[in-house]
Amino acid sequence: MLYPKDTCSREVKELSGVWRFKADLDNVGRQEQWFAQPLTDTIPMPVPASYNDITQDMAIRDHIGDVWYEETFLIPRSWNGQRIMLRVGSACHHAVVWVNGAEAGSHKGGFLPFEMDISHLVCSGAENRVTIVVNNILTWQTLPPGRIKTFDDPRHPEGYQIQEYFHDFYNYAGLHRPVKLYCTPKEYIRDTAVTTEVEGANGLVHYTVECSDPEAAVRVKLTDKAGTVVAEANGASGSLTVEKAKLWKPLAAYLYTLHVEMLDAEGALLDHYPLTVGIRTVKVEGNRFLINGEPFYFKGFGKHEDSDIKGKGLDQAINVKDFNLLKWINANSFRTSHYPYAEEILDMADREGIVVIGEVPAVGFTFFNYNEKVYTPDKANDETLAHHKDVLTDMIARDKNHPSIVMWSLSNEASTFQEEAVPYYKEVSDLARKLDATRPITVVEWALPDKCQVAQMFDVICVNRYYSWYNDPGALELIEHQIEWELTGWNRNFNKPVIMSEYGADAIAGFHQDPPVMFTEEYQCELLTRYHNVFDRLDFVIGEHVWAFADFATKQGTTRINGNKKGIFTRQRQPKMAARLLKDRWEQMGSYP
Ligand code: BDP
Repeated sequence: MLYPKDTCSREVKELSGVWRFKADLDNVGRQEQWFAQPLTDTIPMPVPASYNDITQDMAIRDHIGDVWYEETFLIPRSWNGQRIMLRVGSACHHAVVWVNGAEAGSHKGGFLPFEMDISHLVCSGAENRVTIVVNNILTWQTLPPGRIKTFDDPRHPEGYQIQEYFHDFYNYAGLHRPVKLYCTPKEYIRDTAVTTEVEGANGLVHYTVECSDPEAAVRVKLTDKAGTVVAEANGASGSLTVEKAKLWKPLAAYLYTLHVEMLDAEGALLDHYPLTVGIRTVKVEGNRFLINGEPFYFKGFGKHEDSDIKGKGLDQAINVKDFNLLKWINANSFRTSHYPYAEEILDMADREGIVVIGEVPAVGFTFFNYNEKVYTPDKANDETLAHHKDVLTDMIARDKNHPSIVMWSLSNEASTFQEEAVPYYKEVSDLARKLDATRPITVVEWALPDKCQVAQMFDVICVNRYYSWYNDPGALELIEHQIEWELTGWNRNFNKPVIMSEYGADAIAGFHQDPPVMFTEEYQCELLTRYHNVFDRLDFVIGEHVWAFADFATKQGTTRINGNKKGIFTRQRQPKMAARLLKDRWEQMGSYP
C-alpha cells in the first residue's frame, strides 16, 4: 500500500483536525445505526490522538467498547472522474467506516493503515460525511491479546467488567494516525517494491511495479539528491545499476528517489509515484550483523509511541525531538516495540540514518511462568495465528521499502517454551521469509535459553531480561554473574549473535540515594553499567537496547507509579542521570566496539 503523496497525477487532502466525537458508553450505536444521520450530542476530539486523556471524564478514558468519530469534507471539482480514496493511518483497535451513511470499509488491528475506494459514495460539490466507529476490545484473537473479565461476586456490582491485557503499555484507543483523502487517476500504480544489492562500487536496485492494468507500460527513473537521473528502465520489473552508488549507512543516510511512471498506449503519463530508496545490504554472518558488509552494533532503545495528552496519537514535534535525543545520546537504532510505528516515523528514520527493528503487535502472549500455557485452543489458537499472519503480511507490505528497517521482530516475550509454540512460529517465520527474503528475522525472548523451543528458526537472538529488578530485586552484585551465564547459554545453544533487546530499571526522576536503591536514578545507572561490563566481554553480543527510551503510560497497578519509569528520558523527554552515562559510553564505543 503506497503512502499518499501529492504528485503531478495525485492529490492529498488531510482530514486531520478537530472531529465530532461521541463515546458509546452503552455500546448501542451500531444497533441504533448512528452512522445513518449526523451524530448528536458530540464533543470535540482531535485527530490524530488517543481520546483517553483528552477529556476530564474518567468514564470516557476507561470506556470498554465503541466510540464514534465524525467529520465532513468537500471533494474538489478537479477530482471529478478520479479514483477517490479514504485512508485511515490507524484506528486502535478495530473500525468500521461509513461515508454519507453507507458502509465503506472495516478493519481489524490497531497499528496499520487501511484504505477504501469511496468514489461511488461521495458527492462532488456537496458536503460529505465520514463516520468511523472505533472499538478498543482485546481478545485472545487480537494482537495484542486481552480478555474481558466479568466479575461474579457480591463485592462487585452485577455485570461489572474490566478489559484485561498482558502487555505493559496503556490500551490507548482512537484514531491515532492521520486520516487522509487522496485521488489517483482511474488507472493507477497500485504498489512498488524495491530491494537493493551492492556490487563493488555499484548499487543494484531491483524493482517491481504493480499497476491496476497489468498490461500498462511502466517507466522508472532513479534520481539522486540533486534530482539528476542516475539510472532508468522500462518495464514493470527490472534492475537498475547505479554507478559509484552512495550507500544508505547508519547515521549517514543517502536517499535516492525512484520515479515510477505508468504510461498509456501512446506513451502519455497516466500516474506518477516517487518512492524513496536507500541502497544498502543487510546480512547475518556468524556472530556478526552486517550492514553494507560492515559489522553493526545496535546502540539504542526499545521505544513507544507515547506522550502526554495525545497518548499514542502521531505528534511530529515529539517525533523530531525523539530523533534529536537519539542522536544526542549517540544511539544508532531502536525497536518499534511493540507494534509497527507510524510511517512518518519510519520516513524520519530513513532520512536520519537511524536503524530500526520493526515489530508486529504480538506482545502479551505469556503469563511469565513456565506452567501456564497461552498457545491452547481457548487462547492463542488457529484464529490468532491467522490474524498474526495477516498483520505480519500487512506490516511487511507497508514497510518493505524502508532502508532503515533491517530486521523484523515477529513477537515480544511470547511463551516460546511451549511445544505448541513450535508449529505456530514455524508458520509465522516461514511466512516472513517468503514475504521478505532480504531481511533477517527474530523473536524477542523472555524464556531462558534451555527452555526456548523456537530460536533455531531465527537469525538473531533478542533477549529481554531484568536481573536485579524483577529477578533478585536490589541485588546489583548478581547482575554480571547472571547475565553472563544467560547470554553465554543463548550463544552456546543456538550459535547465533545476541542483542540485549531490553534491560533496565525504573527510576523516578529526582529520586536519589547512594549507595543506590531501587527507583533512584543512581540505581538505574549502576544497573546499566553492570550489564555493559558483561556485553563488553562477550564477542557475540551485537547490540544493547535499553528499556526504555522514555517513561510511558501503562494500566494502573501496584508496580506502576503513574506509568513505567524505566525511561532514560522522562515522558516529557528530559534526561535522567543515566542519559549522560549512555551518551558517554556510546560515544566512546564508536560504530563497533
Ligand atoms: C518487558 C516488556 C516491556 C515492559 C518491560 C517492563 O517487553 O513491554 O514494559 O518488560 O516490565 O517484559 O518494564
